[in-house]
Amino acid sequence: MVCAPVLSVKNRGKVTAVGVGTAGIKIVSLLSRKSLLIDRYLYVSCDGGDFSTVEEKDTLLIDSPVDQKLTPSMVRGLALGSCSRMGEALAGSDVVFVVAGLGGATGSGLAPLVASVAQGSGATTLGVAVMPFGFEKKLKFYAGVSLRRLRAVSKGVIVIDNDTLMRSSPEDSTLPNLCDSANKAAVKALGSLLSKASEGSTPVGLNKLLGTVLQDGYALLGVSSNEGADRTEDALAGAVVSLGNLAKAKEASRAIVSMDGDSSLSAREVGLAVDRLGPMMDNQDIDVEYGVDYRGTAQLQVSLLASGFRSTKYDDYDPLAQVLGDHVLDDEMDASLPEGLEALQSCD
Ligand SMILES: Nc1nc2c(ncn2[C@@H]2O[C@H](COP(=O)(O)OP(=O)(O)OP(=O)(O)O)[C@@H](O)[C@H]2O)c(=O)[nH]1
Ligand SMILES: [Mg+2]
Repeated sequence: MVCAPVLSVKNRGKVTAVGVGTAGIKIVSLLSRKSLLIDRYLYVSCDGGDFSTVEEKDTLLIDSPVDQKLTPSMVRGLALGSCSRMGEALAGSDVVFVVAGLGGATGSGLAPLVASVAQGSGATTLGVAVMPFGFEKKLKFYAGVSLRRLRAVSKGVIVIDNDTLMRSSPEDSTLPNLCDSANKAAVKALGSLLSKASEGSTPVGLNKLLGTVLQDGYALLGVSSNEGADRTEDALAGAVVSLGNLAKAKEASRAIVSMDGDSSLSAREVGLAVDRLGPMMDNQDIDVEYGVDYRGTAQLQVSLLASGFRSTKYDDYDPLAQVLGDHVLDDEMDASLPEGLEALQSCD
């Protein structure tokens, strides 16, 4: 089903981006340094150390009185008392993006809670879920459950895969370097989808972005970079391959090709990317939109946002949902409290 875009860019109200947990906060704080369609930023975490790069006035700390390893459900239990503060911080927003790396306790636990508060306040709420690296096998279950919950409480979710984002890093990168280059690729991709109209860009615009993500509430984001004579064809092919690792590319019915390069990026290359997408995805009927940002470098990054997939590799992350189908045991988001704090009541 195709949903009409909810807002027109001309008369849109406030757009807020919320970074949740360590990865979400890093990505959103990098986005905040760019000039984008985002008016307001908020950062939520259980770990005060996550706030080192952001302004204190934009932070919401979910404090744990015990020094115990938390689960997503415990994080939610601790956060229930802060829902009204979250609601106040999000008041007046028309569109809210909730960005988190899923798989850890904080992002997996809080992203669906923040999204449900945002959605409850009347904002069109979109999750942006960064899925764990392939080697983080233990995190897949939390990530899968959290993704399902995030989809249930948001209007739509954009999914980015850390394995896709790390492909441009050298093989001998350290883990912090791997995260840094993954963040750079994610910020370029999200930044190019949310860029403002200016001399240096032909922006995608919020309407087209929402039209693609809200079509069926689920969009995958593939990225790839390349330079040299065949950079457009090669980067586009890399982005299609990265989507093909997550779902059947030919099932996509809508896509946005967003190109981030420098002033040498020609109209011919833009046309080539739009024309070549259908054949590369083995789907001539795909509805393609595009955006171009000329403020980058000669290393062209193509970001490919696509929706319409019947299934994705993340369906396997939450085997319980697979077995139960529509009959989910825990429709309501569960919330518990760490040992010793069970007597605490939510004061919300
Ligand atoms: N792209 C990217 N992914 C990251 C980064 N830091 C962590 N991740 C990944 O994001 C997922 C969640 O990790 P964190 O964000 O550290 O977890 P958290 O939400 O803070 O939860 P805690 O377990 O409570 O710390 C994991 O798959 C990490 O590998 C980062 O800077 N960039
Ligand atoms: Mg953390």
